[in-house]
Amino acid sequence: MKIGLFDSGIGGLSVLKKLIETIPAHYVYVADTFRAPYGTKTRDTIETFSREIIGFLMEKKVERIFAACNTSDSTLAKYRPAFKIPYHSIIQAGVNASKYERVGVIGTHTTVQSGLYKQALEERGKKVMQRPAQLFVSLVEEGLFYGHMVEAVVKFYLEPFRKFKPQELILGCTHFPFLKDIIARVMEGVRIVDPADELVKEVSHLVGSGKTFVEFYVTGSTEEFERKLKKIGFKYPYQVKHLEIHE
Ligand code: DGN
Repeated sequence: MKIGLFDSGIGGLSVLKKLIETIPAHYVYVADTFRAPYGTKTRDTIETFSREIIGFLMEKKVERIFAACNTSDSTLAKYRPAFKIPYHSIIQAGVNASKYERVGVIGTHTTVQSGLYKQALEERGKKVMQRPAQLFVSLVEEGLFYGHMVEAVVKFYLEPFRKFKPQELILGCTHFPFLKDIIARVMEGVRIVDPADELVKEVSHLVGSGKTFVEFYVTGSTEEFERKLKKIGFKYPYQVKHLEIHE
């Protein structure tokens, strides 16, 4: 089975890793590092980029697509019914993963502004507080997962949730699970939800090809991307290729 994934950078690797552990298969992962970050761009721009990447994945003949980027996913809702192959929404998985009544959501500006998490959770009778935490994306892309500076940034962004007293916090950006340890420490006693866990659970019945191989297509520097793969200890067989794309 050939499975497609995409993100603006390494965030989607938090999804890919969990998928590989459940479904060994041939993966095609597009990292649009040349045009990253997505979270600060206009919705129209992100929508155009995302549709372009989906077109590329279709050309590569993937049999299903996982949105490994909440920001892209938040702009694609209206196109989903037209996709000719199964499309798995990370936002929908995050909503389905919620178990409690008072829910905090963090994501990029675009994801938060789309209101998709908030709306879907409120429709389920929950009380929701959401906030953008855009800087977390830069920390992760820089390989900064631990330390005093990271902890200070995480505290700064999550402090406003204190009054709201969420029972759970949804990590509505695939970069954020890389900071999960610090987030969990800062939000002590709060359930930390990684939507990828639910996404993988929902497809655990799928049978992969038994052997994992990942084809990475990177729009920016392939060397830089490979350096990041090594830094996070990505241990599966892969190949990194350049994907020519224009701004
Ligand atoms: N990883 C992306 C997400 O889940 O929204 C965000 C990446 C970005 O470019 N901001």
